[in-house]
Amino acid sequence: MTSKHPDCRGLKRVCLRILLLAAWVCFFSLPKNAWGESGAEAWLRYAPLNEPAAKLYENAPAKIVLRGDSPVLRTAGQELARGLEQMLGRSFGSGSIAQDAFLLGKLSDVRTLDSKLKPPQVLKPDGFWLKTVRIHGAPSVIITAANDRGVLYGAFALLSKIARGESIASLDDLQQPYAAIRWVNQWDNLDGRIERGYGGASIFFEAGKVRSDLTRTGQYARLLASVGINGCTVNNVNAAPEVLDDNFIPQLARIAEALRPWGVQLSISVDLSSPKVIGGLQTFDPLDPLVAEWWRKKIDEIYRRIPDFAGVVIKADSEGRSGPSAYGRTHADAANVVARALKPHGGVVFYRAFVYNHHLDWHNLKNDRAKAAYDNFHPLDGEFDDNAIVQIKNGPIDFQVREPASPLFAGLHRTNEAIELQITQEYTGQQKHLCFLVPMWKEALDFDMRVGDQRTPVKDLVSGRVFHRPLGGFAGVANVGMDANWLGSPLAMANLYGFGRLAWNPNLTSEQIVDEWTRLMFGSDPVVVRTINDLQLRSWRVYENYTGPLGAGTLTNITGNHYDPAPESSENNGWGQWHRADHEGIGMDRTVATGTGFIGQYPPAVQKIYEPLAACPDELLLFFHHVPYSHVLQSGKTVIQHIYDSHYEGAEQAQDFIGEWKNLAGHIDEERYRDILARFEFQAGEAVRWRDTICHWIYQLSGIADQKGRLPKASQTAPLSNSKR
Ligand code: GCV
Repeated sequence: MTSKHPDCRGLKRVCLRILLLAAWVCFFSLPKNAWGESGAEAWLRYAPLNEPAAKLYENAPAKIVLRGDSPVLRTAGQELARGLEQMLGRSFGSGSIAQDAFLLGKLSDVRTLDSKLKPPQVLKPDGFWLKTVRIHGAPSVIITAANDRGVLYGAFALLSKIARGESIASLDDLQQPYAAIRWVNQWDNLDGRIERGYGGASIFFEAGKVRSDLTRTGQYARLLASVGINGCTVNNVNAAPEVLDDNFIPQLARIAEALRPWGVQLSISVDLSSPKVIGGLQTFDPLDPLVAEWWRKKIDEIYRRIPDFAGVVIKADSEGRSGPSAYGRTHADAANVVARALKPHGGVVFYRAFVYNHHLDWHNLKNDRAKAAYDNFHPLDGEFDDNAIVQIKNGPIDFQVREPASPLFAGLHRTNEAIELQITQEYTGQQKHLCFLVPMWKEALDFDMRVGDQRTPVKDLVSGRVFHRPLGGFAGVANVGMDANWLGSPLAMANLYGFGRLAWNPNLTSEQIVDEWTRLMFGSDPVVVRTINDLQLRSWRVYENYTGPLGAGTLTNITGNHYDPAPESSENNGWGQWHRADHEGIGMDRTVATGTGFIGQYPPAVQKIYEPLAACPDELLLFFHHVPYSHVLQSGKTVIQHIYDSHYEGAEQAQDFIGEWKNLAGHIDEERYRDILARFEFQAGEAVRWRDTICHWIYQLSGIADQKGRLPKASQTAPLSNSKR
């Protein structure tokens, strides 16, 4: 029988219809959150609570009442309704009667209901207060703040508590942001590609234009708002001047519209040469009045279209970008000409301290890229306008797996500063390897710079607390893309979450942050929480173990993909990511006594930790000192044996991740279980590749074999004969 038979064709059509109908019914009867397991909803899944958990909220107010009206307040109300309904499985009506309600509004509007309502502290912008009260005798939950954005943050905080099973029966929780500036930077190019992006194409741009469909932008803004991020720089710091073209600004306004309901303000990166390249001027000299006028008009035009525009980010005189040096001007001159154009509108300039010469003479042992940021910016302290912020990478090189905190944080007393952290894992496994960066960021933020011999942790310097600066804060290079799960890997999203949480409150511990994240992403099954928290918390050190221990850097391919092991690529070039490994020893001598003098950029108390070889912590030894392979560490091991051991241990630990993950079979959804398992299997193989490449290389250089005799066959060849490279 063939399908050409008319009856058979009819039957097939009927069958097909039944199948389609069945598929349709199945799809729409899936639990509401099931599609979210792709990772698209990230930590905002609002998975339905099981019965015992839901019981905790059976007396929760029945409706949502907004006091006041604004797009952000409406978003807060809608988000609260969405989250409560999904998690608790019942609907929450709206209304105007304040009893038995979740009451959302600015403090001034909420107090009209009860003038005695008084938060325990004065609420700062974006801070919020969650309070269970009785209004006219009936219980209500108040979500209030000084501004509407704070109310939105409060709504997210309340939803997070419910998703993690915290009681809301007697709330009295006031939270304030640690700093006013909590931004993400995206390194998106206008053609839709993302520099160092590992999660797909740009959510903002394609083919030289802003995307026509900005749905993902709105969804991203929702994620950002949920962790208190209030600014988003949408294009690469290697900025295309065209972003300031007259016909591009209306397109940017569309992005701003998508961000606005979530209280996220748009910012862009600009190229300093724009007045010349797209403005038709003969110059971009920041001290030329015509250039100042050009910036003023351009910024005025932006504000006409985007009244809540946040400001701009500038990368200049770095990695081939144009800058003020072209006219013998300073970075302060360059920052201020743009800052003055922004000032009347309340906008700010982030001027990046990532300025260095990438054509350094590597033969000269006194040269040191690590010194560049301080050398360039410390002499300009006090010369930047009040709405300019110097944006400083956490370490003095470039987001390596282990670096000391940049001494520049302690070197600016009369200048606003912000710390730049990298969420996208450029040098830390590119989201193919698990590497939870919060513990690393915490080390930088908690590092005590001992300015004036006082306790001055980096977090207090960048937030402006130490020197009473008007502005300061946090910038995270995020680089999310069109991939359903944003960063290309579900577990990597803990870094985006963690950045937001630390920017909000750097006093949270890594354990607290990961615990919140795991519960929101995977639920509160104790096996799941224990396993995922443990994997995340160990992952940075494991990655460090099999890539670049003792502060030598990642030993990755620095002239290529920044991913593969390629220790030789660091040397013999001007990029300055040197480890100075040769036949006799390894490490950069950055001491004041015999080396580059970099250590002298730190306050005296910190110098005392790093300058003496005996005091320097093992984990940063090769960052600060050049030592023979036989040098004995504080741990009692020689440097060479530590290198072997740590690579073997790291590769084993990566292998263990697979077994640990397998404990979760049947505890989480199959989709994420399998996806993440495959990633761990891949990582374990890559860790072995790293181990073998580095151990082989170091054996060939040093000629000293592993005491435990573990070197792979290929490396049991004769060591390299050259004594110096
Ligand atoms: C956007 C590193 C990265 C570059 C990046 C640069 C920067 O060098 O590899 O891709 O450029 O940092 O932070 O400006």
